[in-house]
Amino acid sequence: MSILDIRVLGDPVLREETKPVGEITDELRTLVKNMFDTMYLAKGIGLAAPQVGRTERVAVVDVDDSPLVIINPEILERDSKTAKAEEGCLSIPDVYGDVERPTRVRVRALDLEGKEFEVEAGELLGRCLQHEIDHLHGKLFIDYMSVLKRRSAMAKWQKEKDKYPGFIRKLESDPARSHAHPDEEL
Ligand code: K1U
Ligand code: ZN
Repeated sequence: MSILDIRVLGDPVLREETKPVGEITDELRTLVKNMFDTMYLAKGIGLAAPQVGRTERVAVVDVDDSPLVIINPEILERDSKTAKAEEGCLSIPDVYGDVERPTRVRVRALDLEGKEFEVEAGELLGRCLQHEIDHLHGKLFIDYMSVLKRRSAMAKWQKEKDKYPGFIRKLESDPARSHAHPDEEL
């Protein structure tokens, strides 16, 4: 199991446009596996490649124990109805805010076999798909907040950001080990 470092707000990679995946390689399969491991350890429901410093157009999501890999995803349809709900982001830890988004989306993507599929989703999965696809285009949930709410979210982030030198969030892969003496066998 490889746990990847998560890039946090301020790292330019989070604002880059990703590159479409041309070929499904073993390297991509390993990246996807590591992204799932990292997302589960961070207790997230989604993770996009830029969040781990990569520029491939790929993200993973898992809402309600249904893991999904989306490669080169495209939103084909958005419901005209919108809803507001609170979001967080593994790249902006401890900052939350309401985001208004279409209630349902229809997404087309490739799976890890390179096969095209479509998923239509609302509720948390629909929101998570939109959040991850935004990451693949350099967009973050704070971009949707009103000036005032964004200002207060950024004030909170100013207090948090020094915990992440070099814009890197390191996850503890085995919490039991963090309290163990280096010579101690676990
Ligand atoms: O991409 C990410 O930063 C992951 C992010 C995805 C997300 C959260 C909330 C709404 C839409 C998309 C997270 O998983 S942050 C963790 C979190 O807020 C959460 C975890 C479990 C259930 C609900 C939210
Ligand atoms: Zn995010």
